[in-house]
Amino acid sequence: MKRISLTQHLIEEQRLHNTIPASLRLLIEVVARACKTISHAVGKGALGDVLGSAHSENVQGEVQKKLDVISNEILLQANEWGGHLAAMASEEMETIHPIPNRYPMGEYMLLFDPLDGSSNIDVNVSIGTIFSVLKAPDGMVTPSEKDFLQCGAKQVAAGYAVYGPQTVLVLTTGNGVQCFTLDREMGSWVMTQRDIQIPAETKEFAINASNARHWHPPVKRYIDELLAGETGPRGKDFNMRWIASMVADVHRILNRGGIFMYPADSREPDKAGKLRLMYEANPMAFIVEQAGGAATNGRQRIMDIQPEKLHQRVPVFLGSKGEVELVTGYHRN
Ligand code: AHM
Ligand code: MG
Repeated sequence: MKRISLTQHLIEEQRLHNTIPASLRLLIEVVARACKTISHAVGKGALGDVLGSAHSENVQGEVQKKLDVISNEILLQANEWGGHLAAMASEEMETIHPIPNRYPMGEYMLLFDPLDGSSNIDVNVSIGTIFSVLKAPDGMVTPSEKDFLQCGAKQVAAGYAVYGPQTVLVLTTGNGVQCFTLDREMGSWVMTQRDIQIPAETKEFAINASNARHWHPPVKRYIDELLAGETGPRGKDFNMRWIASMVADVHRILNRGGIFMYPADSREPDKAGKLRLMYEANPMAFIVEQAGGAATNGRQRIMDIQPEKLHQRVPVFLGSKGEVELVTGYHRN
């Protein structure tokens, strides 16, 4: 494959589809650069004194790891000064982060989970960054949380980085999904996959099975049928994978097919699952749909959900279209 850099791809994409104006290109390049810096910190591990707890809690009541805090800082600092953003929001911050007065204000809003898969940080398992880009509403003067509450269908770009054996960046701006691999020696992102399509046929599923006793009947039914294997209603054996880093599970599904689930369950009826709508589910749903897959909350398309709160949680079923439709159908029955 001819070596195509992220910059070249973004410029060509703009020429072809007119979907990446210069300020959006700057935004994506700045986020990608921040991901490089995070990747470097992740790669240092104990040598960089970045492992372990930060001894603080985020708004969700989760204990923050040092790398959660470091990655959040890296993304904030990288994105403040360019003039492309009006505000940012993050899993690690209770309220939105407006652009400081000393910098010009741009037309985009950036949301991120700076380090997804926090429980895997200290054990050297793949982790990542997830981001979503929205347009600031027309006429917005002072950004507030309410300006962020747009459904996922309004996203203009979304992506994730995986810090694994390789560092990769997966990106969509609404014209398919491309993957870039970080060339560590050159410090550049090089396109390694174009127009990724999720295989429709699959024999793999991903769910945290330790929660099985709490699952609602439609999820239980669906998983029981997968587990029944060749002699069950599906007539084939399924394999299970659970990395506990959504980025890594989604990356596998993008390449090999499968379904990823984090359902709501009976433990806390008011808590709609674990994952957050605006900076985890929406960007992943955008990518998965652009790759020919589907993403629902069990009843409706994730990207059609009107957010009510910045840190709102949502049940997630995403991946190969047929599987997502099947389990969604079980919920509707
Ligand atoms: P995080 O953003 O705090 O890392 O939490 C999200 C992660 C997902 O990456 C992953 O799919 C899930 O939580 C794992 O949950 P569990 O600990 O139940 O396996
Ligand atoms: Mg996360």
